[in-house]
Amino acid sequence: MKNSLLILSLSISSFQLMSCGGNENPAQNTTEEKKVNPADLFKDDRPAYDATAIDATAPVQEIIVIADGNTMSEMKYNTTEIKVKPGTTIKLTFKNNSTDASMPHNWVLVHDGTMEAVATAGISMGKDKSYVPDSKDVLIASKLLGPGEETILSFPAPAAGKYQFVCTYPGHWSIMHGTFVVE
Ligand SMILES: [Cu+2]
Repeated sequence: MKNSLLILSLSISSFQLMSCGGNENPAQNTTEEKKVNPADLFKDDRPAYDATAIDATAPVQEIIVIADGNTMSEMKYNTTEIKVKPGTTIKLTFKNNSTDASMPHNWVLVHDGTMEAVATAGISMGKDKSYVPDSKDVLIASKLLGPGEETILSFPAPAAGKYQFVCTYPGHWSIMHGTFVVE
């Protein structure tokens, strides 16, 4: 009886020792560090942008963008780079100068490096949504313009930096795009 009690007591002691050792196991700590806070999955570090937050006292910068060409190989915007000043209101006139009904275009301002993803996501949105996806990558978008149509977009210049503009009509993004720089 005494012997078995001693063995039991020894067993408990060694179990406790093992437990202590286990808590200091570096492998276990590594596992804890890898835990992801669910809130971080939806974190977006880009500055918030509200295209409707126009400051009536801000200077207005007028820009004209024209889409031209009557075939897939001719189609293009008349510019590949637009530069604007921070703190201004952009008044952008977008005109579709094509005469061919198969050449509708839009003008979509997106975060740098996202034009392909935005255009690809836009395909399933259909004509009713002008092929523009509901995405945080989109800062502002014109509606889809048929031949001869034009529209005006007014929006505050986004934070200083580089952006892209693109036509999200299916098949157009790789040809119809440019850089939008705020500096
Ligand atoms: Cu287009």
